[in-house]
Amino acid sequence: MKKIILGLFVLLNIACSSSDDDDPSNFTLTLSAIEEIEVDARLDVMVNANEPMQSLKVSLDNFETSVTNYNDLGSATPRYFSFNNLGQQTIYFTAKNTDNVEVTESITVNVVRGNAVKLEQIQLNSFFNLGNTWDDEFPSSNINHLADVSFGLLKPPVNLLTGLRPSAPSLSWFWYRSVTHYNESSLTWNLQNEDLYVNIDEVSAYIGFLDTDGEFAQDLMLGPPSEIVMPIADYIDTQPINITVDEPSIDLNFTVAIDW
Ligand SMILES: [Ca+2]
Repeated sequence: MKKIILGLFVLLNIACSSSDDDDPSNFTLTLSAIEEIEVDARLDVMVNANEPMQSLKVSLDNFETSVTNYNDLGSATPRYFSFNNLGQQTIYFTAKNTDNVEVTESITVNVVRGNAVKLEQIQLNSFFNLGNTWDDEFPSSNINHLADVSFGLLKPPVNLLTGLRPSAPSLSWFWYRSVTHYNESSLTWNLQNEDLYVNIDEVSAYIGFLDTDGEFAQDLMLGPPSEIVMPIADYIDTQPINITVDEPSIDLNFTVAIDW
């Protein structure tokens, strides 16, 4: 399926490039947004063109990857973003008018921490079959039978077109993958240098623990679901450094250390 879409895209590009001529175009694009936004908060970018757009391409990495839309553009359309990382973030837009004239513009916003909490450490206190066999190609006399533990973090981004956040976790939520501690050599991850912020006014972060075994991964959460919410906002009044999450139904217990 991917190949077919890519093929169509190449054809479209060829079809479009045949139409360029020497006429200078007055097709222009104007982007507007606030200059500073908190991490995870929704950024609204208004895209205005002086003529109707037939396509609008959006990229966060100078078009190494991009998303193009063809419908409901008119000459003004909003696009929505949220950012996991602090600092300057540049968003690139390429619009095409009905004569296939292209114009590219970018806008840079500064993402700040605001009231976001910072994740300092994750400590996994227990999980199903801790200390027992997860890699059954090894006998229990071999240390390699123990789990090779890592975790993933998820946060709901806003939808580019609607500005809404999806309610069910999906791949688009993927945020951070930890290093793997082989054979349960440690169950603590120091995150102080990872710059992991959660704007608890905007989102909840989820976590899922894995046994990573070569190319395969097994779910230490016994999912679905393979992730569990970190209920940090529940503690906003007392702001403890450590929050322990206990899920006895899957024998899971972990502690997250927070910088408030
Ligand atoms: Ca192992």
